[in-house]
Amino acid sequence: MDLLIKNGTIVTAAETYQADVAVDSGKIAAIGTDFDEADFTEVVDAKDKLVLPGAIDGHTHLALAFGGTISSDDYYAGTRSAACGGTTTVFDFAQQEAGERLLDAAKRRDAIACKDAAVDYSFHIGVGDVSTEELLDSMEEAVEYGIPSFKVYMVYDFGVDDGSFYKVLEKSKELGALVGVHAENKDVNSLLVNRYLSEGKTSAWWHYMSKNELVEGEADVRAVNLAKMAQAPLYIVHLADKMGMEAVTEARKQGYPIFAETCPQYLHFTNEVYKRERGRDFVCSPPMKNQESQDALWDGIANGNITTIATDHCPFRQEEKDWGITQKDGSPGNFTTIPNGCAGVENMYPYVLSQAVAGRISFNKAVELCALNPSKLFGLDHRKGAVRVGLDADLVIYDPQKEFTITNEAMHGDTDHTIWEGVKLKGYPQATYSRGRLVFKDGEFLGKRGDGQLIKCHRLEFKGPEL
Ligand code: DUC
Ligand code: ZN
Ligand code: ZN
Ligand code: ZN
Repeated sequence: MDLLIKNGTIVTAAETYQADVAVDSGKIAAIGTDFDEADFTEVVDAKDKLVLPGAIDGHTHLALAFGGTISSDDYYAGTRSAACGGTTTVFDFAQQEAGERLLDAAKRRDAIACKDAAVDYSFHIGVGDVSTEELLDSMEEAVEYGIPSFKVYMVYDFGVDDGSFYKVLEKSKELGALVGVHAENKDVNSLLVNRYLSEGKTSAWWHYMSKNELVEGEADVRAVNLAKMAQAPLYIVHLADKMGMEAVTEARKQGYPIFAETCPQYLHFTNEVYKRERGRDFVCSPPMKNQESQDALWDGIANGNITTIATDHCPFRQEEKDWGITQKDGSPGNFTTIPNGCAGVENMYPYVLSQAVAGRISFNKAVELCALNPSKLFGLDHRKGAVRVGLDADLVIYDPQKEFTITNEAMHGDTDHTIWEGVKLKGYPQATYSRGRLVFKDGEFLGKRGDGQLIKCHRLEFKGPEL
């Protein structure tokens, strides 16, 4: 066999126990305690370390055209960065163009991703145009192909109205698919943007104000109600506010299959960051919210109403963030001329696990949120999400003692700054394996461009809030 990881403590969402992991041909071949080392090409000692499933980041935007530029991590840089933070699968977005069949949107993105990705990946298909029956029906061929996950935006010019959202929800229920939603109230957001700009309020703080707790919360509540009406499951991405958390919690209590994702940036930072000198570096949508909302998200994690953590990784360089001061053409900028998004794919698993080291959550919970739940929710639990015989050998050896201070210098993406600069973590990944191949060790990326594969996901069926 190829590899034995011995003496480690295995952590899954359900269990913590001491055992050795045998890997062969990219799969977890056996888990036990009495292997003969002579049977293995390589033996790795994981004494005093945890052996975890690789994380699945359900939300990244690699090479995304946005705000007059392209997010600075392409599929290679983004997946390289992911690997170095213990994330072995990323879900990116394939946004449909007007009139385009949905599977074609995914294939168009995959043509770029397959050459570059260093770890495995899949897509959520962003639905923008369901103006004809044929386009709506084209969801089916995507599901059959192995992409049963869609996303709609309630904001942005490529967003959809409530009627189209409802149609997509109904169709998803019929097909065994899941719809994710970016929920913010578009009309109120535009109104507030125009008001603040006319009053000369241009700084990053006003980005937050125009997308405040209630602007997001109203849309979260509406999205939950649309899903209830359509009797369809729903996944709210990057949930960041208390009102939305309450709506999700209530719907789940009533038995609805409503799921929420939040992101490390909402758990760690508050709207105070927009008062910083470089507050524009933190401009992302939705923006960081107040302390009350952050507390509600942590409560949601504790009581099981947050189902996943993902990053919304979408980095831009500082010179692009500076378009909020002076635009590309030299004219004065404002908060609407800052490309939206921040880097995070390398920070998610280390950050969430460090919260387990600190005792805020359990290691099992960290694994559940970052690996097991996304694998079940998106239909790839036949491949990923646990340390289990037969699954891909996507494994992380984690050192709970290592002290690590996040710096952009130490990150492996292509961005020139990080909002996480200076944040201190206790515990850090020591090594990452992607299908049995060592892709990260002791701070160094060891993977290869193009080694990542598109993972086909199975149909989804959710009867209630349990996965
Ligand atoms: N939010 C971001 O911050 N960036 C890209 C897309 C999005 O919805
Ligand atoms: Zn979004
Ligand atoms: Zn996003
Ligand atoms: Zn499954």
